[in-house]
Amino acid sequence: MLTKINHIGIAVSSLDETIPFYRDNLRMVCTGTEEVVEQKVRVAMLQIGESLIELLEPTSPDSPVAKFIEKNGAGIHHIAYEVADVEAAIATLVADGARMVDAVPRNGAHGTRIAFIHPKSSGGVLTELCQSWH
Ligand code: CMX
Repeated sequence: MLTKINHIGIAVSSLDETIPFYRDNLRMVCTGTEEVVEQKVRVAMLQIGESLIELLEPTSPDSPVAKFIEKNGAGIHHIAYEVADVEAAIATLVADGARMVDAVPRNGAHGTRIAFIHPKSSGGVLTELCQSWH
């Protein structure tokens, strides 16, 4: 069902202050920034092998990422696994008794279709299913 780690999401207060470390010190390639209005975040994607690091900056005080930073500070926010068919993956997980945040896929960055599993149902790790557009 899962094919690879698509990305690891990291909550940050400021993309502008954080990107230089990843780009200039860790020498990752920044493949672009984008606002995901539906999720109330601005994201920057950095390539690492076949996976990505997704830096997440909240765009509103009621963004889930703003709430996370207020409670925990900046840091790892979620892990996202690639799936070929997000609806089928949701159906399988629901049948297994998982608690979904998104029972229906939402729009993610770069044209992806995503769905979150609630961290209470996945050992305390906010887990995302991610179907790429290609
Ligand atoms: N990782 C692990 N646990 C988390 C978490 C996270 N990222 N965010 C919240 N939690 C935990 C909290 O610590 C809390 O646990 P306790 O009850 O033990 O204290 C519990 O979940 C409830 O947290 P809350 O702060 O009250 O927040 P909400 O219930 O309002 O929302 C969640 C939690 C996961 C449902 C919400 O953050 C959500 O819907 N997340 C999915 C969407 C999202 O995060 N979007 C941003 C990224 C978008 C993208 O990648 O494109």
